[in-house]
Amino acid sequence: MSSRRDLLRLGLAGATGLMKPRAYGQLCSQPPVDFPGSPKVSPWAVPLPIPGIAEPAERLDPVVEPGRHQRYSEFAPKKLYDFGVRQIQHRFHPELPPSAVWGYAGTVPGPTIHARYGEPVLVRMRNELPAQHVGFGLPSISTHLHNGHNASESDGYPSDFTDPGQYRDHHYPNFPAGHDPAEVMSTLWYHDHREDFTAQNVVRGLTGFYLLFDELDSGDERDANPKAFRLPSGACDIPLIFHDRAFDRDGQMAYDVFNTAGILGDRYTVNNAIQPYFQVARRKYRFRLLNGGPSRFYRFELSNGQRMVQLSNDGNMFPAPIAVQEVTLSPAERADVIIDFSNFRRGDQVFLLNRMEQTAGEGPTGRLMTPGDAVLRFDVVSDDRDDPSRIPETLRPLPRVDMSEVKQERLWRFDYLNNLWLVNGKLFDTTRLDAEVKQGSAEVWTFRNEGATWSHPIHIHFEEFQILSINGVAPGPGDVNRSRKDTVRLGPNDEIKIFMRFRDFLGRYVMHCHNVLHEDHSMMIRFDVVP
Ligand SMILES: [Cu+2]
Repeated sequence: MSSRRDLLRLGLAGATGLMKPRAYGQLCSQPPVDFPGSPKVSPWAVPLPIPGIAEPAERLDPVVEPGRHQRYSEFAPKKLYDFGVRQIQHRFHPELPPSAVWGYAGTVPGPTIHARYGEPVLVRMRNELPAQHVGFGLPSISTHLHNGHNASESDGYPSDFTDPGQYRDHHYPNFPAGHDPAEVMSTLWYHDHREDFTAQNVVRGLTGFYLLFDELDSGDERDANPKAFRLPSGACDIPLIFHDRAFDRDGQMAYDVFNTAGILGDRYTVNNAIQPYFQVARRKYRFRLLNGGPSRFYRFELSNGQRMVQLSNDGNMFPAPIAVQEVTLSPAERADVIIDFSNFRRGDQVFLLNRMEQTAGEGPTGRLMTPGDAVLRFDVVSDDRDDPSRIPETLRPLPRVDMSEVKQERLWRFDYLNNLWLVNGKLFDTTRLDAEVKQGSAEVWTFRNEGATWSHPIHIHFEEFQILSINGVAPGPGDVNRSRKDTVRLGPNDEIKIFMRFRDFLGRYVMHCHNVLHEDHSMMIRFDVVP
């Protein structure tokens, strides 16, 4: 037990910024040992894997029970998905042996669900994980559609888990919150949210993309509809999930189950391949960047200094595109960006770099990484300049912020004590109601980080929000924080005010830190939407 106590103390040292990136231990049941570093592998040895698009099922057996869902008949599913959640063997790199991972429909990341507004879907998650397995993770799952505007019973509440042999149906009605077209979303993702085990289960592989399209963001760069954005589509619309991982001497995924503070790996993966390359033509591409965690923050930049055009924050479109030099993402944050390769020549290469240096506890320090720390390489391989896609001048207006709708203000204080992570001095208790919010009302929430070292990406389920101020300053036009968000970076000693409405469904939801180690230990609150 003494080794555990030492580790906790090291974690706290991390919290005060005194330590190097926290090492991984061995697998689950072993005592933590000093991590020697992942085996060396050659970068740029594998093409970028792109998750397949989910195929709907013709029927579900047994059939869905409508009585278990709010507003089911009003939003009767037009597509059904049937995902077995399974353990498979996956190679993160050809020079490493396969590792046991857990995947939705047996793939990591899971299949990308292409969803459309006005087209409700139902996703059945069947837990086919082994009841007995070796190493980290708990074969018990609760699937959350991150940024989804869904009924509580479909949201993946932490204690709504299913064990091996059971299934759960998730009803996604796919209408914008409040039926307000300004609340249309784009890039969502689904991932495990099992109480106390989210970090382990997400690192095991339980993630996938859920992309929402509508008449404007139609997913067709040749769309003849004059309203359509005509963003790069099809093979030029690429989801990218970033995880940093570590591997033990045997090349197996490593994880330290005694770490409650933050886990940093020493190998970058994109869509679960270590430092892959991606072949592009001389044209525009849409990349949906997603920080899959568990704990690392990224600041992405292109190695040639070229700007990217950012379309969204957390996958929610801005009023207008913003040209950016860099994109900063904390765990769970997303950004859709356009990268234009038309000025390159065939044979050129450009790297996506992570410029964020990080210790276990610290936020950004911004050291430029060496090319070896590049995450992804783009290879320009084709002279084809056929590019019907466009970058529209305007995207989606922001929803109205009307302070006269605000019925309640709440203060949430984030801090830690003895390596436990607290909100308003308390650990999460699934049975304790921390806030009762009235359906149809708006509220202003203040997030205050009372710690001086850790940054917390704070995520709210069910409803997106807008940032009113960060340390007293309102984000102005052209600021990426003037946007619709579901996760906000709360830096050391920061105070952030947000505005949000509560509409359409009732029931229990959570708000939590999305450094999933903090979430599990137990920086999370429950709020209920009540009539
Ligand atoms: Cu945190």
